[in-house]
Amino acid sequence: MTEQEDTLDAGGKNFAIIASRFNDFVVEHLIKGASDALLRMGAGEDAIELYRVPGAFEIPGVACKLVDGGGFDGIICLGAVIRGATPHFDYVAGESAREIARLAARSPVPVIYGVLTTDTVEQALERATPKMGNKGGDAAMAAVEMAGLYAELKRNRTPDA
Ligand code: INI
Repeated sequence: MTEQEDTLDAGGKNFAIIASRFNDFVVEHLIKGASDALLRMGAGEDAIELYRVPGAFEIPGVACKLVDGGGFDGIICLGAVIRGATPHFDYVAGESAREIARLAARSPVPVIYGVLTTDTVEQALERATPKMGNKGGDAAMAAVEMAGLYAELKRNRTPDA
């Protein structure tokens, strides 16, 4: 059995972060967690581009355009859908997750799902603040790991010239 080595090296790779403005008091923490983690793993400041969208529902559309445009080794989707008292939650959370998953499965570069879906504001903040663990940082680590794996898979499948 052979196993691919997993390294968390973001050096020389380009990443896009797509972040929703809705619930920005949560999402700003996710953006910070993700960008700090990318820098820690060796990404250059200029290698991280941030795209803002109104809400989680708009994330897949932009992710799709970035995948088609090329130039990124990984795309990190960040948002916070908080249930509150409206059935809107199920549509926004469900459609956003479904469309990001659909894109991720066909994209040549990893598309990472870092959208919080919680019942309360407190639960969202617990998952976004540095003290309690930051899901933005987790999403960045997943992006770097997957970017390395995709590059490895591409190398293994490209016949020697
Ligand atoms: N967008 C979010 O990112 N989080 C939410 O909690 C949310 N809620 O609850 O409504 C939300 N709605 C906006 C939605 O994402 C779209 O921006 C809007 O429907 C316009 O298409």
